[in-house]
Amino acid sequence: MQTQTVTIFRTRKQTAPANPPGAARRWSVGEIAELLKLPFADLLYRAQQIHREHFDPNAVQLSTLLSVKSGGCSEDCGFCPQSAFHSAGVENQAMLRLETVVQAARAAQQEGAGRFCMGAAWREPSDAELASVAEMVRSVRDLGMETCVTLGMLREEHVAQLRAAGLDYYNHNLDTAPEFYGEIITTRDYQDRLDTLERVRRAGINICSGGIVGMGETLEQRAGLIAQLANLDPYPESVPINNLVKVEGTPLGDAPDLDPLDFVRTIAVARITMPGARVRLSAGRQQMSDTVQALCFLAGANSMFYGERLLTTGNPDVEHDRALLDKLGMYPFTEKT
Ligand code: SAM
Ligand code: DTB
Ligand code: SF4
Repeated sequence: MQTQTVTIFRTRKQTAPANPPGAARRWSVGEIAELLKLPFADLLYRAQQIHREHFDPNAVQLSTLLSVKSGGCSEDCGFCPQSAFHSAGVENQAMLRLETVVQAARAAQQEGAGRFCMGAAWREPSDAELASVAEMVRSVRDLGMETCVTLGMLREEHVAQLRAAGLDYYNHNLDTAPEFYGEIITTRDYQDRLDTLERVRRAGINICSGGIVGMGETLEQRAGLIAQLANLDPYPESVPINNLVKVEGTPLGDAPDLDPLDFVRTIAVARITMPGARVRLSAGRQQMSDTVQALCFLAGANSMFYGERLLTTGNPDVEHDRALLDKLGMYPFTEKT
């Protein structure tokens, strides 16, 4: 048997698998619901087989998040502590200075992150805000990191400016199934999200789009979210699967817990339906045991948020994550050359 020496946090470079020709395959919600209902061992076996056909199963992509503008958002997303409609105790914070952002990115890089993701609590950026973020993208890129931003809805010219700044990924989540969306968000439509994703795709920027589970959705609605993502043509390069972080003061602050095995199932089905995507084990890891996280990796997750904070809530500390990856014989990789 071949043995592998694990050099933790020496990030390796790998070539991204292109979305396979099968990317244009359409999935029905019913087919995905059937996958979610498979016997657990059958589902994980299938996901693991597909994972191994497309990726090194021991390599994990690490993204560090920074909230560059927090709180006071004009959207009413029921899960979000940053919405001005809720009282979750998040202080409104003006946009961070460029130097502060670059310092945080450099620190994340030194800790072993390959991608730096900057988030802003906006419905959509103004021209001036977009110009400032584009500067941040240029500077982080100059460090040799992959860049990702999540700023809300984008107009055509804003997409072009981000492209010119060299942005690698735009994060814009569909969050849930179209049928459940109106119960969670009323200040925008599902189609608004799809329109922004289409503009980003047309500009040639990689798409990072996923959703949140554990918001009280049914299994069919969870299948509906995965179907929407998998049927994007091509499907997103990165797919963050968030487990709801229940924040007091938000409408979903006391939502019932999702069975952790149903979270693992969602990861497995994302892997099966989007075989060449980086499936990210995202928000909610701090509330998750190492065992459940290990099952997520077995189910095909090959990316995670790394660093002690998400945007406004906590994430496992880096020592804990290094020890976890070490225990599992996993190591970070980046596609940046
Ligand atoms: N305002 C922009 C937008 O909504 O696209 C960007 C920032 S927003 C905070 C980015 C994503 O964070 C949301 O789409 C949602 O998926 C995720 N998110 C926010 N609050 C969350 C929570 N409590 N638990 C899990 N994910 C959450
Ligand atoms: C994503 O899918 N999850 C991240 C990132 N993309 C921007 C955000 C999670 C936010 C969790 C709640 C918070 O920390 O405010
Ligand atoms: Fe605003 Fe984004 Fe939070 Fe919705 S998820 S309230 S758009 S910051």
